[in-house]
Amino acid sequence: MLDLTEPALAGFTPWPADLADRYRAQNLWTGETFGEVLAARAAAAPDRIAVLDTANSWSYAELHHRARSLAAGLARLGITPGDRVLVQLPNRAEFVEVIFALFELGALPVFCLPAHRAAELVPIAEAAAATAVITCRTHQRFDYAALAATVRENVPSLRHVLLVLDEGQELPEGARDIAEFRDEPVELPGPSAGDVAFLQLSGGSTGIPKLIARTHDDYLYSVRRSAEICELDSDTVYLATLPVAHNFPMSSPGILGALWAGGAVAMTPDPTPATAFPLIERFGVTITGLVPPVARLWTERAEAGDTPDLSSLRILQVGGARCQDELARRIGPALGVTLQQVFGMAEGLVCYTRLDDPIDVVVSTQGRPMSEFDQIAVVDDNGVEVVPGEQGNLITQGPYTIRGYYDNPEADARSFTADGWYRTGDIVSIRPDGNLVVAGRAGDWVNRGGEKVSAEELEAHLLEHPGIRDAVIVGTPDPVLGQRICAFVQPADPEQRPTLTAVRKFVRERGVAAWKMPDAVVVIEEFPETGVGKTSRKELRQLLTEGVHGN
Ligand code: OOB
Repeated sequence: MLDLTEPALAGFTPWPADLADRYRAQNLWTGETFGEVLAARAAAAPDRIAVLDTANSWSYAELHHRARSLAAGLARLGITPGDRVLVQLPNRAEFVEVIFALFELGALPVFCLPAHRAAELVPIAEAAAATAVITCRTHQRFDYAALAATVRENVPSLRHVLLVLDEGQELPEGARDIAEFRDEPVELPGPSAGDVAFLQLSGGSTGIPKLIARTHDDYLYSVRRSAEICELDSDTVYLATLPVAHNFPMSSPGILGALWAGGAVAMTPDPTPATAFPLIERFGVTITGLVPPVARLWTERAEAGDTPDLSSLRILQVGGARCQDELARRIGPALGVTLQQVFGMAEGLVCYTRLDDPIDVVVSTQGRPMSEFDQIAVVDDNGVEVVPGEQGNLITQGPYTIRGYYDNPEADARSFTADGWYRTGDIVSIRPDGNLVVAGRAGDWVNRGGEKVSAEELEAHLLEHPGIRDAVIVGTPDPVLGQRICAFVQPADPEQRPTLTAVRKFVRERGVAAWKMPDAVVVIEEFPETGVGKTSRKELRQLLTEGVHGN
């Protein structure tokens, strides 16, 4: 029966009742929970493979049993419906077991990235008032158990540290082994579809972390629609290449889309071609999603030839940051795949290029909203809609876009309009064919004495330079202009370092306005990254303040 009671979690901003009613009436929100979806798939095809990693291969029946069993154990430990539980795990099978156990119980995973450290996790745990953390002992030589212990020392609400242990790993004092909590399954009341299913983290946040509460109803709708657009079915093998807790590999269509379609989820512990390519061959991977820097690595590796057999791979998605047209053009031919651009955000809205779109759309745009019920508008800084086709600020609302952050009225005041539209912070234009072109983030503009330069736009020019492999533009403080333009460039050949004069000449010769010329060029071997593999502009700016100077 449809449950129409309001979600109970304090701090969650529900959709207005009339809209929620409409989404239910139109069967966008179907009233199912993630636990129910897994139960249905396990009943329909118990022996089909659900999850694969280098150590495990679990059928749907097995995954379902494991989730119910761990849910029973966590309930015995004292974790109750509505509790928030930090989950910080690398890409491995147990991630799926843990989150479905929490879904089953009605406790809320808080999706942390393996790259997070105490400076991020403590404020996240505080903001979520988390009661437990589930992590691993070590991964890539980092001691996650020690990190979890530090978080517990600093966050009074946090009582339990639970670890996924590998063979032979010792349990540190004060932590518990999740294997102790794989109990006999019991009947649990479970959550309702209108309840919050988990807390996701917002991309870039400073100060109090912005937590994103998503319900079973709204998130399942986005998963289902994503799976339809990507034509997933029971033969799908989705490889989680990016950190799986991130919204893109989680649900666009990600691991949840693959499970929704009755397909399989495969995990790679790291995204490098050396690790991921053999796993594509071994698991028969059909689809995966990458951020542009990783897509560049894969493309270059494939162009060099002599790779494992990648012929099972049909769809390669690129998203999370702007994929330059130059790279987009190379991906399909190099890897023998259909490229799909994905422009999304943990707050909701996800845009896709469609699998049958003309190549111009796939290479030059970031696609269009996945749902006909998504509303988007492009507005100027006063909130007035711009002339169609012009660049402006993207705002959105719809059946899977949040109406406010979790318990954070200050962030809401900045990020939502009075009538509930989410201000994405992205500068886009909408083409006549309805596809969006992302020009950058409102913050990724360098304001050089009043002249605004889109970092993305200038990067695209630099990428056309034969001596430049990758480029990132950041604005740096300037006493006269306000900001000046600094170009961090990764040379194609480390012996041939592009100079400022050469770069300026090259950009000028491309017919670019003089005020867009870089003021400094810094040659850098590797770009610092955020936890999910996007280039970190923040750290690049930091490098400059630490005295790395351009020429
Ligand atoms: C995804 O989600 P978040 O929450 O980590 O970051 C969202 C922001 C967007 O507002 C936009 O600024 C940027 O990341 N972004 C892109 C992009 N995809 C995301 N900018 C340009 N081109 C793209 N294709 O990153 C995310 C969530 C779901 C699916 C895909 C990505």
